[in-house]
Amino acid sequence: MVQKKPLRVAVTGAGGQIGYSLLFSIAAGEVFGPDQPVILQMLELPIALDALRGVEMEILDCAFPLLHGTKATSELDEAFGDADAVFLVGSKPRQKGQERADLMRDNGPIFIGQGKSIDAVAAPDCKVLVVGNPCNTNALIAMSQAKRLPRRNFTAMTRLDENRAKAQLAIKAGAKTTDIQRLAVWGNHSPTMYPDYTNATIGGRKVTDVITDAAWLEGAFLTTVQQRGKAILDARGKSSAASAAFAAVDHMRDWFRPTPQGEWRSMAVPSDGSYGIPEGLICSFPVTVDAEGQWKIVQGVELDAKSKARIQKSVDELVEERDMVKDLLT
Ligand code: NAX
Repeated sequence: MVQKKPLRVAVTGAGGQIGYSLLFSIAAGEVFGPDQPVILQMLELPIALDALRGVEMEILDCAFPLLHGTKATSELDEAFGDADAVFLVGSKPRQKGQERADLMRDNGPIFIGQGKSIDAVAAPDCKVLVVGNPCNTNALIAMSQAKRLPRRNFTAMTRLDENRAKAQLAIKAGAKTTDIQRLAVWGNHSPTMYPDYTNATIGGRKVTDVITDAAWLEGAFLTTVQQRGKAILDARGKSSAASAAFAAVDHMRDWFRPTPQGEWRSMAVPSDGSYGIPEGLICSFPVTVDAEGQWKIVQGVELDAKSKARIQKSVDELVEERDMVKDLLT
């Protein structure tokens, strides 16, 4: 059998918490499949390069059959050179008491530099997933640098929110997470995000027919999903890491293969104006992916007045974020 050409996969913030889980999943074949070799191109700040070299040693010690090479670097162009897929994980964490706006001003420039480098040296159809927060707006900043790469190749992660929502519904209904379908997260990856249960199904039946506790759906379900990041931080003393890495695996894997008939995925993608959401804003929608690896926003989803208002609130927040970094969008 002829072996496939290795895919070059870049991961930033590779020496951090999420990197420590994500890199091993990529090398094990969980993202690009069991017959797809990969080369890992890992980026870290110079100060964390020694730690990253330790992680690289561990990766090598796994003797992954699909791993055809590794590189640990602080140079953007080395990390993104010919990359087919990029995970932008590294960014400055929010400090205690720091305003969201200040975090955005701190992190914005990182995504300008990385966006420029990706556009200059990555493969022409490189797929970019932004995980580092505020991920929607960071993706918008990186995308604004795209002169050669298609803008639609820049996305941000809301899959963790989708997975969290599915898990809560499955527990409540006594079902398996695989029984939950069409659970789409809309809006920003922030507490304003809206996990729309009204269009989701459990075992093919409407969620509201299976879970008749409307107060729970409107109350504890929404707040648990929206506040999950904080709950984990409070309990663990550290932010979500393994679950975030698994969600990044899910997002990229499902972008590289067609979505099974009837299913949806949540991805934050540049809006094309669907559902009245301003064009270009990186907003989470239900999407499907075709055989060519192109995502498409699901059309014709029926949204009741409450759902529309919730999505609008999250979209308003995204517009505010965009306005805060206006000068970084070229
Ligand atoms: P860590 O602080 O453990 O790791 C981040 C790493 O990025 C550090 O090693 C740091 O040296 C590196 N870094 C910082 N600036 C860099 C730059 N300019 N170039 C390369 N590397 C750089 O954070 P971790 O827990 O791994 O989280 C990473 C990011 O994911 C954070 O921004 C976090 O807020 C975000 N998250 C996003 C989630 C989502 O659903 N979209 C959920 C999980 C997570 O909170």
